[in-house]
Amino acid sequence: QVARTHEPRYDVTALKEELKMHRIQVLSKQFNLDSEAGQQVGVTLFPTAGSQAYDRPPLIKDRSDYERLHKWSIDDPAGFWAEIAKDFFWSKKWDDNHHTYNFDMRKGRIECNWFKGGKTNITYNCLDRWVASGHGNQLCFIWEGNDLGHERVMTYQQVLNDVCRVANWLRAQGVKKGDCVTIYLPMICELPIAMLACARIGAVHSVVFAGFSADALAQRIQDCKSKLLFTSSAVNRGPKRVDLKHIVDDAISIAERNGYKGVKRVLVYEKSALPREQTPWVAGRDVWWRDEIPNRPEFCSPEWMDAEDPLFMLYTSGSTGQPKGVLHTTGGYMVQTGTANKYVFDLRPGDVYWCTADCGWITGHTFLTYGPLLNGASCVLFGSTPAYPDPGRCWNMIEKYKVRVFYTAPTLLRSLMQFGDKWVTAHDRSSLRILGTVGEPINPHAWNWFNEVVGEKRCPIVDTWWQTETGAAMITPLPYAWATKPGSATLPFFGVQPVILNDKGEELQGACEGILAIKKPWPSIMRTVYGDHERFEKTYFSAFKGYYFTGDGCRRDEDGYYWITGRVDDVINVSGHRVGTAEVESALTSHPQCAEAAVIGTPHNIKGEAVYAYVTMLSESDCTPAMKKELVEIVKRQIGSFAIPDCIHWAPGLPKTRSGKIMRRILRKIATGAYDELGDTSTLAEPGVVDTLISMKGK
Ligand code: 6R9
Repeated sequence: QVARTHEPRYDVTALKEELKMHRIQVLSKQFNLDSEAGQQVGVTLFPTAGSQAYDRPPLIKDRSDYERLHKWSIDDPAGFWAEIAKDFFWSKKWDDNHHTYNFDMRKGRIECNWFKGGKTNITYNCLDRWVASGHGNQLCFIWEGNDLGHERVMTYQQVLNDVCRVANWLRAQGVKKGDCVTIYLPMICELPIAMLACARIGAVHSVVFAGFSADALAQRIQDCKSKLLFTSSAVNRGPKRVDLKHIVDDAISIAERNGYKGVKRVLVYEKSALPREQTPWVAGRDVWWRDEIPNRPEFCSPEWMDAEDPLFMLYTSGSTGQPKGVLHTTGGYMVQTGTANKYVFDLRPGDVYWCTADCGWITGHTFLTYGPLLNGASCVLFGSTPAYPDPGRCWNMIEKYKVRVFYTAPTLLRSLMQFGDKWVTAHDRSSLRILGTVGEPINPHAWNWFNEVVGEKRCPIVDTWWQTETGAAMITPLPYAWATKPGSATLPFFGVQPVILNDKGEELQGACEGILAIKKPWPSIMRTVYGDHERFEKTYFSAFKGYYFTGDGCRRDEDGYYWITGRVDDVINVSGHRVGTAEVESALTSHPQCAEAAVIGTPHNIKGEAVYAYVTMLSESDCTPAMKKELVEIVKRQIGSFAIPDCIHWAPGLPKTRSGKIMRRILRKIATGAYDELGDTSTLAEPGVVDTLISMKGK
């Protein structure tokens, strides 16, 4: 039993200070939306034909409104963002020359600072601010689990209390500012709560998507030297149970075998999918959430963080080597994430907002946890799969919770489209105002379906392009402000200056196509690869000197709209999840009978891209269906189910240049059967391999 402290919940002097300098008045005015509701406003440019007037004046009225602000943000980034940052609470204001950066490798180390000298805590801005201004009873989370009827709501006050309880528990375990904590939880309210609890005390969270395997989790625990882990006993996903605690135990054993013995505590949330008695247990290390958390004090004073102190890291796949820990810091991430969420979704406090991402990905950090809470939204959290128990699940939830903003991935739309429109039209979608997509290019067919069937042609679609590394949306429509085109992310967000480069690194002008790079830094850019700053510099700043290299190809049209054409590096985008070809290859070649592997992405109707693997075995007699199963298992075990190849193509040899480089271009053509588009094969060391590969297709 932990004694309850009598710490006053709010420091009145601090509150007064806040009222004075942080525009609580403005915030409360924003809450008072009733007076605006129903008012017809004179918006002139509608995003889609037949759209009706919006129910309130959008924050950004039109393209010229946007252009004025965008120009300011580019001409005077420090001034622009300092003005925006005043809408957040800082316990100490930033220095005058807060924004400094170097994007040019020729001038030494890449570095980037925003709001330097300022102090804040993001959870104070996400939670206390709303509670202190009288909105503690507003809904913060609306959760729906795997099974129908599993529902739960939490108010801002309740979430704040739970975050504080967990934060107090973390402190009691000796977790300090700067320590890394790994979170391996399914989509339950406790997942964002655990993230916020870390942020409350300045611990750096590393959320690992609960679909990753034990090997992948082990690697991520080891890399950041986590001493503490959050997980749950198990979780049901659709008709299947996933035993998360088992996976965690395996991961810790693997890490130990690799020499990392640092995990001292595992906090386990009990899910009905697997009751306590049946959950594997390591006494002394494992503890139950229900035993540890509820009796902790419900207030925990926030750790005031320097703007440039780390907030979290998130592992993501690159074109080479192991996944990298993308590190984000406090001030810049907070300001830009809050601002992006506000403008991209025209979000106001109290809006019912649903982002279908899992917190295991960056979208779940920026647009499901931090962004919407910074704006006081009521967030729907969904812990199941979209077609379970039937394909009407999502549309039913939109009707039930009167969802205003629905933000999802093209792959979800494509997977639901195939069941027909009746699942959608059976539900009332009149609450919807704004639709969004993220994660991969959206094909016009899916875009049109989203627009016509889901949004009844009255909701703009914001197709938001961004990355784990960028922290927040970079190229995106602002709803109701300008016309959209199916498949285009349209225009850059405030502070973002995209350029299109040719192979030589020269900026192309006007309508053109090339490689997408960003010219100047923005507040929420990642600051480093955890523990490997050189890799950060090499990956993002060495390809084109003076620019941030995105890894994406892009076209700009006559209207200045941007169209992302897909990755130009060796990263595959499967259902919006990044998979490095090198990671899959390394899993395949870890099989003792496998000599070599080359992995590419091929177009897939639903997933966008699928993993396609060419595999060379040591002996031809190993090329059997049973071996294919073994190889699939190995990928599943080392990475996770989502990275499993859709096709394993036996390759007695691979097409290589004389210097030994695999020509993936040719592999892509063979995979899609485009044999007459193989192009120049004269640089191949052994041109004969092409015919052999074609003859092996489907074997
Ligand atoms: C947010 C997120 C980043 C990669 C990115 C690009 C692709 C994301 C997109 C898109 C076209 C969009 N991508 N959004 N491509 N249109 N609207 O997904 O981050 O997981 O790091 O992936 O996803 O290829 O480079 P992350």
